[in-house]
Amino acid sequence: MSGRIGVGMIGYKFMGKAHSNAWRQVGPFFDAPLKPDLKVVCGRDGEKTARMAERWGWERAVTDWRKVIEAPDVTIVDICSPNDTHREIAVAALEAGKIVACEKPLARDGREAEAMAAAARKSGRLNTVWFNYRRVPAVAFARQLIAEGRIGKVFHFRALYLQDWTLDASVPLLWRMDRETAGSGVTGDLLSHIVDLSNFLMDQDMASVSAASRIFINERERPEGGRAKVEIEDACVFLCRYSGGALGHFEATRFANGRKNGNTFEINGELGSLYFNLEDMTRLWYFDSREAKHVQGWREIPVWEECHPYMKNWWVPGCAIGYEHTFTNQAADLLAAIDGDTAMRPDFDDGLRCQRVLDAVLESAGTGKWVDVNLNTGEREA
Ligand code: SOE
Repeated sequence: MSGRIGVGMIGYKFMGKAHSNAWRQVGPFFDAPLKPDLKVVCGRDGEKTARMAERWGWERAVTDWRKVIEAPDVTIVDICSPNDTHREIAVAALEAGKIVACEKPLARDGREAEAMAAAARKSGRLNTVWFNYRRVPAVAFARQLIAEGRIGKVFHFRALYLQDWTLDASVPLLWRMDRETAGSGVTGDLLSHIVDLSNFLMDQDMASVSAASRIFINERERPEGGRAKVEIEDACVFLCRYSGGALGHFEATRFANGRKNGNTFEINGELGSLYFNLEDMTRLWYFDSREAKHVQGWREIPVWEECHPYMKNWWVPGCAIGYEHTFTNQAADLLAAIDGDTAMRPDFDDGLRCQRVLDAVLESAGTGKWVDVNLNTGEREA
Protein backbone atom coordinates (compact mmCIF):
# COMPACT_ATOMS: atom_id res chain seq x y z
CA MET A 1 0.00 0.00 0.00
CA SER A 2 1.30 3.51 -0.67
CA GLY A 3 -0.14 6.98 -1.00
CA ARG A 4 -2.18 8.73 1.66
CA ILE A 5 -3.99 7.41 4.72
CA GLY A 6 -6.64 9.27 6.73
CA VAL A 7 -6.30 9.64 10.51
CA GLY A 8 -9.11 10.47 12.94
CA MET A 9 -8.14 11.36 16.51
CA ILE A 10 -10.37 11.22 19.59
CA GLY A 11 -9.09 13.41 22.42
CA TYR A 12 -7.23 16.68 22.02
CA LYS A 13 -5.41 17.76 25.17
CA PHE A 14 -1.86 16.81 26.28
CA MET A 15 -1.69 13.55 24.32
CA GLY A 16 -3.74 15.09 21.51
CA LYS A 17 -0.90 17.57 20.96
CA ALA A 18 1.76 14.85 21.14
CA HIS A 19 -0.09 12.68 18.62
CA SER A 20 -1.02 15.57 16.29
CA ASN A 21 2.61 16.61 16.20
CA ALA A 22 3.63 13.03 15.36
CA TRP A 23 1.14 12.75 12.50
CA ARG A 24 2.35 16.09 11.13
CA GLN A 25 6.07 15.36 11.40
CA VAL A 26 6.19 11.73 10.30
CA GLY A 27 5.49 12.38 6.62
CA PRO A 28 8.38 14.77 5.94
CA PHE A 29 10.92 13.21 8.32
CA PHE A 30 10.46 9.54 7.41
CA ASP A 31 10.73 7.93 3.99
CA ALA A 32 7.65 5.75 4.41
CA PRO A 33 5.63 5.68 1.19
CA LEU A 34 2.43 6.05 3.21
CA LYS A 35 1.70 9.60 4.37
CA PRO A 36 -0.98 10.51 6.91
CA ASP A 37 -3.72 13.08 6.35
CA LEU A 38 -5.10 14.69 9.51
CA LYS A 39 -8.80 14.30 8.73
CA VAL A 40 -10.83 14.76 11.88
CA VAL A 41 -10.31 15.46 15.57
CA CYS A 42 -12.99 14.80 18.18
CA GLY A 43 -13.50 16.34 21.62
CA ARG A 44 -16.44 16.91 23.95
CA ASP A 45 -16.02 20.71 23.97
CA GLY A 46 -16.89 21.84 20.43
CA GLU A 47 -15.25 25.26 20.65
CA LYS A 48 -11.95 24.03 22.12
CA THR A 49 -11.81 21.13 19.67
CA ALA A 50 -12.39 23.47 16.71
CA ARG A 51 -9.56 25.71 17.95
CA MET A 52 -7.32 22.67 18.33
CA ALA A 53 -8.18 21.51 14.80
CA GLU A 54 -7.25 24.88 13.35
CA ARG A 55 -4.01 25.14 15.28
CA TRP A 56 -2.76 21.64 14.46
CA GLY A 57 -4.10 21.35 10.92
CA TRP A 58 -6.95 18.85 11.32
CA GLU A 59 -9.43 19.20 8.44
CA ARG A 60 -12.52 19.15 10.66
CA ALA A 61 -13.64 18.92 14.28
CA VAL A 62 -16.53 16.88 15.73
CA THR A 63 -17.93 16.26 19.22
CA ASP A 64 -19.27 12.70 18.73
CA TRP A 65 -16.60 9.97 18.49
CA ARG A 66 -18.95 7.80 16.42
CA LYS A 67 -18.56 10.28 13.57
CA VAL A 68 -14.84 9.50 13.49
CA ILE A 69 -15.46 5.78 13.30
CA GLU A 70 -18.12 6.16 10.61
CA ALA A 71 -15.99 8.50 8.49
CA PRO A 72 -15.08 6.82 5.17
CA ASP A 73 -11.95 8.98 4.82
CA VAL A 74 -10.55 7.71 8.17
CA THR A 75 -8.49 4.48 8.19
CA ILE A 76 -6.54 4.95 11.44
CA VAL A 77 -8.49 5.77 14.61
CA ASP A 78 -6.18 7.32 17.19
CA ILE A 79 -7.56 7.27 20.75
CA CYS A 80 -6.09 9.71 23.26
CA SER A 81 -9.16 10.46 25.34
CA PRO A 82 -9.28 9.47 29.07
CA ASN A 83 -8.96 5.80 30.03
CA ASP A 84 -12.67 5.15 30.66
CA THR A 85 -13.42 5.77 26.97
CA HIS A 86 -10.79 3.45 25.48
CA ARG A 87 -12.68 0.16 25.45
CA GLU A 88 -15.94 1.32 23.88
CA ILE A 89 -14.24 3.40 21.18
CA ALA A 90 -11.53 0.86 20.33
CA VAL A 91 -13.93 -2.08 20.07
CA ALA A 92 -16.34 -0.07 17.88
CA ALA A 93 -13.48 1.13 15.67
CA LEU A 94 -12.08 -2.40 15.22
CA GLU A 95 -15.55 -3.72 14.42
CA ALA A 96 -15.85 -1.00 11.79
CA GLY A 97 -12.61 -2.32 10.22
CA LYS A 98 -10.36 0.56 11.34
CA ILE A 99 -6.72 0.34 12.35
CA VAL A 100 -6.51 1.49 15.99
CA ALA A 101 -3.76 3.29 17.89
CA CYS A 102 -4.73 3.64 21.56
CA GLU A 103 -3.04 5.75 24.23
CA LYS A 104 -1.71 3.92 27.31
CA PRO A 105 -2.77 2.36 29.57
CA LEU A 106 -4.80 0.23 27.17
CA ALA A 107 -7.68 0.12 29.66
CA ARG A 108 -8.69 0.67 33.27
CA ASP A 109 -8.18 -3.00 34.14
CA GLY A 110 -7.49 -6.43 32.71
CA ARG A 111 -11.16 -7.21 32.05
CA GLU A 112 -11.51 -4.21 29.73
CA ALA A 113 -8.12 -4.88 28.13
CA GLU A 114 -9.15 -8.50 27.50
CA ALA A 115 -12.24 -7.36 25.56
CA MET A 116 -10.11 -4.96 23.52
CA ALA A 117 -7.43 -7.51 22.73
CA ALA A 118 -10.11 -10.05 21.73
CA ALA A 119 -11.76 -7.50 19.41
CA ALA A 120 -8.36 -6.72 17.89
CA ARG A 121 -7.57 -10.38 17.24
CA LYS A 122 -11.03 -10.96 15.75
CA SER A 123 -10.80 -7.93 13.46
CA GLY A 124 -7.42 -8.90 12.03
CA ARG A 125 -6.67 -5.17 11.78
CA LEU A 126 -3.39 -3.64 12.94
CA ASN A 127 -3.51 -2.14 16.41
CA THR A 128 -1.03 -0.51 18.72
CA VAL A 129 -0.73 1.04 22.19
CA TRP A 130 1.21 4.31 22.52
CA PHE A 131 3.87 3.04 24.92
CA ASN A 132 6.06 5.71 23.38
CA TYR A 133 9.14 5.16 25.55
CA ARG A 134 9.95 2.00 23.57
CA ARG A 135 10.73 4.45 20.76
CA VAL A 136 13.31 6.52 22.62
CA PRO A 137 16.40 5.72 20.50
CA ALA A 138 18.47 4.96 23.63
CA VAL A 139 15.82 2.50 24.87
CA ALA A 140 15.57 0.74 21.51
CA PHE A 141 19.38 0.68 21.50
CA ALA A 142 19.40 -0.92 24.98
CA ARG A 143 17.21 -3.69 23.56
CA GLN A 144 19.69 -4.13 20.71
CA LEU A 145 22.63 -4.43 23.13
CA ILE A 146 20.76 -7.02 25.21
CA ALA A 147 19.92 -9.00 22.05
CA GLU A 148 23.60 -8.84 21.04
CA GLY A 149 24.38 -10.58 24.34
CA ARG A 150 26.44 -7.68 25.70
CA ILE A 151 25.17 -7.92 29.26
CA GLY A 152 24.53 -11.67 29.22
CA LYS A 153 22.01 -13.35 31.46
CA VAL A 154 19.99 -10.74 33.34
CA PHE A 155 19.68 -10.84 37.13
CA HIS A 156 17.98 -7.52 37.92
CA PHE A 157 15.58 -5.07 36.30
CA ARG A 158 15.13 -1.95 38.43
CA ALA A 159 12.87 0.87 37.26
CA LEU A 160 11.59 4.10 38.77
CA TYR A 161 8.99 6.50 37.40
CA LEU A 162 9.02 9.62 39.57
CA GLN A 163 6.97 12.81 39.30
CA ASP A 164 5.91 15.46 41.82
CA TRP A 165 2.96 17.34 40.33
CA THR A 166 0.28 16.18 42.81
CA LEU A 167 2.34 16.89 45.91
CA ASP A 168 0.63 20.27 46.12
CA ALA A 169 -2.67 19.71 47.96
CA SER A 170 -4.32 22.50 45.97
CA VAL A 171 -4.00 20.54 42.70
CA PRO A 172 -7.60 19.58 41.95
CA LEU A 173 -8.85 16.06 41.45
CA LEU A 174 -8.24 15.91 37.69
CA TRP A 175 -9.27 12.87 35.64
CA ARG A 176 -5.93 11.14 36.19
CA MET A 177 -6.80 11.12 39.92
CA ASP A 178 -10.41 9.98 39.51
CA ARG A 179 -10.96 6.25 40.00
CA GLU A 180 -13.96 5.99 37.69
CA THR A 181 -12.20 7.74 34.80
CA ALA A 182 -8.60 6.54 35.21
CA GLY A 183 -9.14 3.11 36.79
CA SER A 184 -6.11 3.52 39.05
CA GLY A 185 -3.54 6.16 40.00
CA VAL A 186 0.18 5.92 39.36
CA THR A 187 -0.22 2.21 38.63
CA GLY A 188 -2.04 2.71 35.31
CA ASP A 189 -0.46 6.07 34.55
CA LEU A 190 3.24 5.54 35.34
CA LEU A 191 3.92 1.92 36.32
CA SER A 192 2.29 0.91 33.02
CA HIS A 193 5.19 2.57 31.17
CA ILE A 194 7.95 0.85 33.11
CA VAL A 195 6.16 -2.52 33.15
CA ASP A 196 5.91 -2.23 29.37
CA LEU A 197 9.61 -1.38 29.19
CA SER A 198 10.35 -4.51 31.17
CA ASN A 199 8.20 -6.51 28.74
CA PHE A 200 10.08 -4.88 25.85
CA LEU A 201 13.61 -5.27 27.21
CA MET A 202 13.56 -8.48 29.24
CA ASP A 203 13.37 -11.91 27.68
CA GLN A 204 11.63 -13.10 30.85
CA ASP A 205 8.00 -12.66 31.91
CA MET A 206 6.98 -11.08 35.18
CA ALA A 207 5.62 -14.11 37.00
CA SER A 208 4.61 -12.85 40.48
CA VAL A 209 4.53 -9.55 42.33
CA SER A 210 4.42 -8.14 45.85
CA ALA A 211 3.28 -4.53 46.12
CA ALA A 212 2.49 -1.67 48.49
CA SER A 213 0.67 1.55 47.68
CA ARG A 214 -0.27 4.78 49.48
CA ILE A 215 -2.65 7.70 49.18
CA PHE A 216 -0.87 10.71 50.73
CA ILE A 217 -3.59 13.32 50.27
CA ASN A 218 -7.02 11.94 51.05
CA GLU A 219 -9.25 14.76 49.82
CA ARG A 220 -9.08 17.29 46.98
CA GLU A 221 -11.16 19.96 45.31
CA ARG A 222 -13.09 18.79 42.23
CA PRO A 223 -12.43 20.97 39.13
CA GLU A 224 -16.17 21.66 38.99
CA GLY A 225 -16.21 22.58 42.70
CA GLY A 226 -16.74 20.71 45.99
CA ARG A 227 -14.41 18.42 47.92
CA ALA A 228 -14.02 14.76 47.02
CA LYS A 229 -12.30 11.75 48.55
CA VAL A 230 -9.17 10.63 46.66
CA GLU A 231 -9.55 6.93 45.88
CA ILE A 232 -6.52 6.22 43.72
CA GLU A 233 -2.94 5.58 44.83
CA ASP A 234 -0.41 8.44 44.81
CA ALA A 235 2.49 6.00 44.99
CA CYS A 236 2.98 2.31 44.33
CA VAL A 237 6.07 0.12 44.68
CA PHE A 238 6.48 -3.55 43.90
CA LEU A 239 8.95 -6.40 43.73
CA CYS A 240 8.69 -9.02 41.05
CA ARG A 241 9.98 -12.50 40.34
CA TYR A 242 10.66 -13.16 36.67
CA SER A 243 9.96 -16.49 35.00
CA GLY A 244 13.66 -16.88 34.11
CA GLY A 245 14.93 -16.28 37.64
CA ALA A 246 15.61 -12.52 37.59
CA LEU A 247 14.32 -10.14 40.27
CA GLY A 248 12.58 -6.83 39.55
CA HIS A 249 12.03 -3.71 41.60
CA PHE A 250 9.60 -1.00 40.44
CA GLU A 251 8.46 2.29 41.94
CA ALA A 252 6.07 4.97 40.70
CA THR A 253 5.01 8.09 42.53
CA ARG A 254 3.69 11.61 42.00
CA PHE A 255 5.23 12.66 45.33
CA ALA A 256 8.96 12.57 44.52
CA ASN A 257 9.71 16.22 45.20
CA GLY A 258 11.97 17.63 42.48
CA ARG A 259 11.41 14.77 40.03
CA LYS A 260 9.39 15.89 36.99
CA ASN A 261 9.46 12.97 34.57
CA GLY A 262 12.12 10.82 36.19
CA ASN A 263 11.75 7.59 34.26
CA THR A 264 14.89 5.50 34.82
CA PHE A 265 15.91 1.87 34.62
CA GLU A 266 18.99 -0.16 35.36
CA ILE A 267 19.53 -3.69 34.13
CA ASN A 268 22.28 -5.85 35.63
CA GLY A 269 23.51 -8.92 33.78
CA GLU A 270 26.35 -11.40 34.19
CA LEU A 271 28.58 -9.55 31.67
CA GLY A 272 27.56 -5.94 32.22
CA SER A 273 24.86 -3.42 33.03
CA LEU A 274 22.77 -0.73 31.33
CA TYR A 275 21.29 2.44 32.78
CA PHE A 276 18.84 4.92 31.21
CA ASN A 277 17.33 8.19 32.45
CA LEU A 278 14.55 9.80 30.41
CA GLU A 279 15.50 13.27 31.67
CA ASP A 280 18.83 12.75 29.90
CA MET A 281 17.35 10.72 27.10
CA THR A 282 19.99 10.98 24.39
CA ARG A 283 22.37 8.85 26.46
CA LEU A 284 22.62 5.20 27.41
CA TRP A 285 25.03 4.14 30.17
CA TYR A 286 26.85 0.86 29.68
CA PHE A 287 29.18 -1.06 31.98
CA ASP A 288 31.17 -3.89 30.41
CA SER A 289 32.83 -6.16 32.96
CA ARG A 290 34.86 -7.89 30.22
CA GLU A 291 37.04 -4.81 29.77
CA ALA A 292 40.44 -4.85 31.44
CA LYS A 293 40.04 -3.96 35.13
CA HIS A 294 42.23 -0.85 35.00
CA VAL A 295 39.99 0.84 32.38
CA GLN A 296 36.65 -0.48 33.59
CA GLY A 297 33.87 1.97 34.34
CA TRP A 298 30.42 3.12 33.26
CA ARG A 299 30.49 4.50 29.71
CA GLU A 300 28.06 7.13 28.51
CA ILE A 301 27.03 6.42 24.91
CA PRO A 302 25.44 9.38 23.11
CA VAL A 303 22.69 7.71 21.07
CA TRP A 304 22.53 10.12 18.16
CA GLU A 305 24.56 8.52 15.36
CA GLU A 306 22.92 7.47 12.10
CA CYS A 307 23.56 3.85 13.06
CA HIS A 308 21.40 4.19 16.20
CA PRO A 309 17.69 3.32 16.10
CA TYR A 310 15.55 5.98 14.36
CA MET A 311 18.37 8.54 14.23
CA LYS A 312 18.99 8.48 10.49
CA ASN A 313 15.58 10.17 10.10
CA TRP A 314 16.47 13.09 12.36
CA TRP A 315 19.35 15.53 12.72
CA VAL A 316 23.11 15.22 12.50
CA PRO A 317 24.92 13.82 15.59
CA GLY A 318 24.86 16.28 18.46
CA CYS A 319 21.56 17.85 17.47
CA ALA A 320 19.52 15.97 20.04
CA ILE A 321 15.93 14.84 19.76
CA GLY A 322 13.37 14.85 22.59
CA TYR A 323 10.08 13.65 24.04
CA GLU A 324 7.86 14.41 21.03
CA HIS A 325 10.06 12.41 18.65
CA THR A 326 9.19 9.18 20.43
CA PHE A 327 5.59 9.54 19.24
CA THR A 328 6.72 10.36 15.70
CA ASN A 329 8.94 7.28 15.70
CA GLN A 330 5.96 5.17 16.72
CA ALA A 331 3.71 6.72 14.05
CA ALA A 332 6.45 5.94 11.51
CA ASP A 333 6.61 2.30 12.60
CA LEU A 334 2.82 2.01 12.39
CA LEU A 335 2.75 3.47 8.87
CA ALA A 336 5.57 1.15 7.80
CA ALA A 337 3.69 -1.84 9.24
CA ILE A 338 0.52 -0.85 7.37
CA ASP A 339 2.52 -0.26 4.22
CA GLY A 340 4.44 -3.52 4.41
CA ASP A 341 1.58 -5.55 5.92
CA THR A 342 3.83 -6.54 8.81
CA ALA A 343 3.24 -6.80 12.57
CA MET A 344 3.15 -3.76 14.83
CA ARG A 345 4.26 -3.84 18.47
CA PRO A 346 3.29 -3.04 21.13
CA ASP A 347 -0.16 -4.28 20.13
CA PHE A 348 -3.30 -4.79 22.21
CA ASP A 349 -1.98 -8.15 23.42
CA ASP A 350 1.07 -6.31 24.78
CA GLY A 351 -1.31 -3.79 26.36
CA LEU A 352 -3.20 -6.68 27.96
CA ARG A 353 0.07 -8.30 29.13
CA CYS A 354 0.95 -5.05 30.88
CA GLN A 355 -2.54 -4.67 32.33
CA ARG A 356 -2.41 -8.19 33.82
CA VAL A 357 0.74 -7.22 35.72
CA LEU A 358 -0.93 -4.00 36.93
CA ASP A 359 -3.99 -5.94 38.11
CA ALA A 360 -1.74 -8.30 40.07
CA VAL A 361 0.12 -5.31 41.55
CA LEU A 362 -3.10 -3.66 42.72
CA GLU A 363 -4.38 -6.94 44.14
CA SER A 364 -1.14 -7.48 46.02
CA ALA A 365 -1.16 -3.90 47.33
CA GLY A 366 -4.66 -4.61 48.67
CA THR A 367 -3.98 -8.00 50.25
CA GLY A 368 -0.33 -7.56 51.23
CA LYS A 369 0.42 -10.96 49.64
CA TRP A 370 2.48 -12.14 46.64
CA VAL A 371 0.19 -12.52 43.59
CA ASP A 372 0.86 -14.62 40.48
CA VAL A 373 0.53 -12.78 37.16
CA ASN A 374 -1.82 -14.29 34.59
CA LEU A 375 0.57 -14.73 31.68
CA ASN A 376 -1.91 -16.08 29.18
CA THR A 377 -1.77 -13.14 26.74
CA GLY A 378 -0.49 -14.44 23.43
CA GLU A 379 3.04 -14.41 22.07
CA ARG A 380 5.81 -12.22 23.49
CA GLU A 381 7.67 -10.04 21.01
CA ALA A 382 10.54 -11.98 19.39
C1 SOE B 1 1.46 11.83 33.74
O1 SOE B 1 1.85 13.02 34.32
C2 SOE B 1 1.99 11.72 32.32
O2 SOE B 1 1.44 12.73 31.53
C3 SOE B 1 1.62 10.35 31.74
O3 SOE B 1 0.22 10.19 31.62
C4 SOE B 1 2.29 10.16 30.41
O4 SOE B 1 2.00 8.89 29.89
C5 SOE B 1 3.79 10.30 30.69
O5 SOE B 1 4.54 9.94 29.60
C6 SOE B 1 4.09 11.70 31.15
O6 SOE B 1 3.40 11.87 32.36
